Amino acid sequence: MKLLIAIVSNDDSSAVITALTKNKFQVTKLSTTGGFLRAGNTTLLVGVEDEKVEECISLIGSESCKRTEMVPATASFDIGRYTSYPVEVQVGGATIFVLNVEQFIKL
Ligand code: 2BA
Repeated sequence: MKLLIAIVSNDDSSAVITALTKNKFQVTKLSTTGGFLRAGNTTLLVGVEDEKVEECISLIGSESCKRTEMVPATASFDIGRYTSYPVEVQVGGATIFVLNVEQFIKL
């Protein structure tokens, strides 16, 4: 058995959890914070039989793939006026650790 620790963006977490639970994976969701950006992200713990690891990774990847989005940014002028313009940013993606599980116990 393996434990997958998957860090995904908050925006993708709901879709990832839905995809996993629909496919009979059990998931624990943790609210976490990235050390670099200091922004919220989501860490998922998924206990998986060895033969299901690839399927699980593929489901996570399909709902959290890297993509670009346009978000509004604001520029200020010296005359005290501000304007909003769209900038392209990369969002999504997943960081996944796969760990060996020594024992899995439910009491
Ligand atoms: P990613 O590499 O896609 O990482 C997304 C989040 O996954 C990270 O959030 C962190 O919470 C987690 N993570 C990634 N690799 C990890 C690891 N080896 N161990 C533990 N957790 C890990 P943030 O730390 O806020 O980073 C957000 C994004 O900023 C990263 O995206 C990466 O593109 C960039 N980044 C992170 N650290 C950096 C650094 N030291 N220098 C330059 N860019 C960095």
